[in-house]
Amino acid sequence: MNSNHHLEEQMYESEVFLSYFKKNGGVEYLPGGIESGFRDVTIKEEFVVRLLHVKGERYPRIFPVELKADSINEGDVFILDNDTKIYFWVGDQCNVNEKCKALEFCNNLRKFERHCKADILFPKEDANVDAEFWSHLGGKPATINPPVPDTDEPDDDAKYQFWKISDETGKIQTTEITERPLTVEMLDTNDCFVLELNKQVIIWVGRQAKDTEKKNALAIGKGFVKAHNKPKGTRVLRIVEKAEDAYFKSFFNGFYPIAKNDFGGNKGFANTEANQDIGAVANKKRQVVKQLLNKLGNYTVKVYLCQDGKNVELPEEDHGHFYQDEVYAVDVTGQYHRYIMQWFGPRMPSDKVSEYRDYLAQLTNYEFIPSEITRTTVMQGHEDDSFLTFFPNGFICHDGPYKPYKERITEIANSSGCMYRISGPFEEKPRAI
Ligand SMILES: [Ca+2]
Repeated sequence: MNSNHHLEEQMYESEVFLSYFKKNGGVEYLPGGIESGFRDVTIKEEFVVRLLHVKGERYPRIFPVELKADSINEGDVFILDNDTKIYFWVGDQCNVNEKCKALEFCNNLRKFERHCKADILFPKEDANVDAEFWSHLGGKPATINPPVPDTDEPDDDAKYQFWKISDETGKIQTTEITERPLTVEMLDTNDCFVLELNKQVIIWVGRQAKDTEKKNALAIGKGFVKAHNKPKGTRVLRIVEKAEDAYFKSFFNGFYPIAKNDFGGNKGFANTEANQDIGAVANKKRQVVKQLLNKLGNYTVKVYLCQDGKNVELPEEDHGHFYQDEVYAVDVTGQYHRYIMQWFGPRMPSDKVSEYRDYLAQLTNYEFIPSEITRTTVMQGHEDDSFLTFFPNGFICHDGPYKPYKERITEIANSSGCMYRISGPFEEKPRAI
């Protein structure tokens, strides 16, 4: 029998070598070695079940929490990772960004780290799965904790900081990067960075970083633990560029290629203002939207599916999800003005547009007073900032005919990939999941 032997030097491991450890969150240096005769080193072989909390209004992040029922609340999404079974628990009042972030993470975990040998399971949709899920957390409580607003100051476990490391002056220096969201472009191949969590310090090492930086990465991490008074038991992990695990990636936008919409309609969306000063354009647009919101005063948003001659009102969880085969009416009723927009998916033949105007007329009982009501048409791919403003949790364009949100999210989780984009107003980066 043939066998191959490779020597891998610490801090200079090859990508192949590192790829074997992605599952456990990268290469981790444990105390011990020659001095301890390897006696004190516990090699991780058993998979350690973990519970992850997905929380955040606009840029949800994922943090490990204690494996107990009390960690769960109805306002967020939780992922119980048990290697071949990934449980996706959705709080009744979580927001759409949390759901999308959690799904992105689960899909990538399943695909790239478990090599598709894991199932994503939905406890809330199956009593047996539900029982399994809670059994890991010490049993299902009589009442599940209520939501904590996503705007509240996060607790220590949900805080993170991001630092750039350099030794340009011959002395190791750290500079905090406070810009959010974190993006993959921030990870410069020539440098090292530290992602600091409450009980974990992750050092990312660029492939072109200086040898001294590579060598010192672990010492830097240990120095961090000391200098920042990290709690006892804080783990120091090192991750090399291109060998990042799904968890590390979850903190950064842009690690996964943005899925493209191949319907032609949104091509203009990407190109028109791409070369302009985006900041200035965005400011101007903010002013326009502000004027519109002033004009409306306090307002309520209703979304209707224009189908079979009727406007069918959609539940709030469907707001922001638009299907390419459909036509929708978005009815924003303000104190001082009413603003009705009709959204057309790209599959709608242009000769049908006038026919669909009747749906809008129905909404106002065929009365139309221009000083009180504004009516507009929005074509897929041409959604402007005022339109997107009414979907604070994101605007997501799905392929095909309308499906209730729950059905669609199950479908996405069970498939190997999905094709839609999320947009926000003012040129915020669309993200794909
Ligand atoms: Ca939440």
